[in-house]
Amino acid sequence: SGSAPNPTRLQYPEGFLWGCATASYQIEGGAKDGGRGPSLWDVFSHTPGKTHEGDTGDVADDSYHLYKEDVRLLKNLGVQTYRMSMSWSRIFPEGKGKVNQTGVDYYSNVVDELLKNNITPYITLFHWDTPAALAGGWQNRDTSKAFADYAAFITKKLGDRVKHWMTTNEFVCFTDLGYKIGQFAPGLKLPDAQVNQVRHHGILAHGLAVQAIRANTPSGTQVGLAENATVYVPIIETKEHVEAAQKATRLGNAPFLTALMEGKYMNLYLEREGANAPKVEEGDFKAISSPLDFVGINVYTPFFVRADDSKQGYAEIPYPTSQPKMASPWILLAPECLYWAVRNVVDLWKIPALYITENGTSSDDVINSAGRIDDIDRIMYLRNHLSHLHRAVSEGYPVKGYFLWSLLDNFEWADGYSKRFGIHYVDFKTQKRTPKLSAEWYKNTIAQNAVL
Ligand code: GBH
Repeated sequence: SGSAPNPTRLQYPEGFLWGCATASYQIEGGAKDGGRGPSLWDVFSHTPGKTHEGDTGDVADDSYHLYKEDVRLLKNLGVQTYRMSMSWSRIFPEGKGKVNQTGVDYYSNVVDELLKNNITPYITLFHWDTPAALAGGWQNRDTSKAFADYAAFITKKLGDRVKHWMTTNEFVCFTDLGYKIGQFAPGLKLPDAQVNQVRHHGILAHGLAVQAIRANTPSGTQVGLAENATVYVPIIETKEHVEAAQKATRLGNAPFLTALMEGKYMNLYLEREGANAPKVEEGDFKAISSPLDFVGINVYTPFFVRADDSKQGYAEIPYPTSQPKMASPWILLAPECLYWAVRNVVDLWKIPALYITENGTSSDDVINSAGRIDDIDRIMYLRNHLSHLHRAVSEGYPVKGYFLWSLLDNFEWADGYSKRFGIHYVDFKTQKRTPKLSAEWYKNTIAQNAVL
């Protein structure tokens, strides 16, 4: 602001929203406090051998008690928004039925604290912490209905102050990773037909929740979701490979985002699954394809594709072994994915408004002798991703905001506390938060509204 126009400066448009993201089970702790019921992640993390060194979210960042301090961190960064999630079993300890007023009050207080500091809450209703009391978890169709009831209840309660809601976070992580691969809660390895049914219950839960939120909140309330749509980058930017990346985006996301956006399962997906295809009941797709006000995408890393003559029309290109990786080996560094993630989904489905609901990386952060955490690899990662996002914005793609994952180091699921994604370092013994160099960098990015 105030500086002369500079055509080489990657300036974001006025009103672009900068934020940080977190999730309830990863930061809150207070697992048994205030009447919270257990989630599948409490059960899973307490099962020997499931997480890194048996780490659990029992205490995590203790944000259940320290949320005011976390809002101060946000305030200091200068973010306009904060994406957080709510623990379903803090509100309904048994997933349905009896409400836990202490849990409702907790989230109401967090929202008030954010608003008092001029930070707009974007709330995810479900970031994988399924109430353990719900029989059969996502194998049971009733869980989708229970989710919609929870959504109706809490959005009605907080809807006077919270205007932006996301239903679910990343279908594939609570369906496939939980019920097919077994790497996430509840740690099952079911056959394909059952996995497909779990996936269907996931997207049904989203759809029923959208309807429930619309019915229970004032008009003007914005409803979306946060989805880790698999990202496909064309190997080079020519027409045929760009088209191949679009085809890959449709098929690669067939059980999830594609189904939501197109109101049915793709034929190619149904053919491929054959007798294992999900059982769909009448009315399911009416709910599942409920119009959304925005789509959120979580983007970390892509696949590269080229056009070919196969039925699907593309082939995935294996990464060279020399492709650079970040501290989590699944994050292969390819920052153009943030541009292609946006372009592919908007071109395919004419999405009216899009947010990057997560983007970030782990880093082998250490406190150096000067007491600082100089995470220059994280800054490199973020700067490059935001440069490519700037291209999408400049080309007119409707990107409204960006949420950095994450505000602070936290419980990184099966990796426990061994992977740090925060721009604030957390000493898990003392709960002391220390801004990393990347926090200073992000603060400056926000202040300048430009990538520097
Ligand atoms: C997101 O998941 C989540 O929304 C967030 O909660 C999480 O903290 C963040 O990203 C960072 O991981 O170890 O090779 O088997 C991203 C999806 C799914 C990516 C599980 C890593 C494990 C890959 N994640 N996956 S591997």
